[in-house]
Amino acid sequence: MPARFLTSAADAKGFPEDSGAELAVVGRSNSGKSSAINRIVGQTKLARVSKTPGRTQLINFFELGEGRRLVDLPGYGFARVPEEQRQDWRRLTGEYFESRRSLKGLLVTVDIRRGLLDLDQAMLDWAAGLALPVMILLTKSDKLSRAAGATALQALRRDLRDGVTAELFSALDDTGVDRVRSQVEAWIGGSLPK
Ligand SMILES: Nc1nc2c(ncn2[C@@H]2O[C@H](COP(=O)(O)OP(=O)(O)O)[C@@H](O)[C@H]2O)c(=O)[nH]1
Ligand SMILES: [Mg+2]
Repeated sequence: MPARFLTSAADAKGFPEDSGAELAVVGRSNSGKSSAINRIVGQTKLARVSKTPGRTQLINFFELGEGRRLVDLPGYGFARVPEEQRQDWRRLTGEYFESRRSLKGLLVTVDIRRGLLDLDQAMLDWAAGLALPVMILLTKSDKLSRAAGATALQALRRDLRDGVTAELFSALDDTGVDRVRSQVEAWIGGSLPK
């Protein structure tokens, strides 16, 4: 079964039934989250890839198979966002993290050229508090040489707590795609669409 769009939610009332298993994807605006989602599910246009980030404050649910979902959380860290929208983000994301029993793991997209910033660290702390396993995708790894990418990955891995892993990732040259897909399958069971 190909992955398909299920629903968008602006609050907890719009979430689909909390059964089965799902993983969530989150990251800074423009960090390559939508591109990663498309690559992971093997479709080019499931999640929109945007050059003007920061607008959507919706949680998008995609179905990957019977009772298995991928959840696209709104991005954070877009500079020109009013305080009101930041609060919306915290409320919506908080309602999601604090209610979803079917949530099995979190992918965090981090642009390899920027590295882990404060808001990424806050997200990792939040996940730690919920005992939620995390895989960090160091995205756009094609922008660095192989050696520079390996160095960045090693440096990041040194500081990670238990339950957090990291991989190089590129939606452009497919670096890391197989590993991420395996992790997703381990979290939610079944096999991903090709
Ligand atoms: N070179 C390169 N560019 C990428 C990659 N992934 C995303 N991008 C570009 O980064 C920008 C933001 O990507 P997008 O997936 O929309 O990020 P999002 O805002 O986090 O969902 C777009 O211009 C993408 O084409 C990648 O793996 N390699
Ligand atoms: Mg996006």
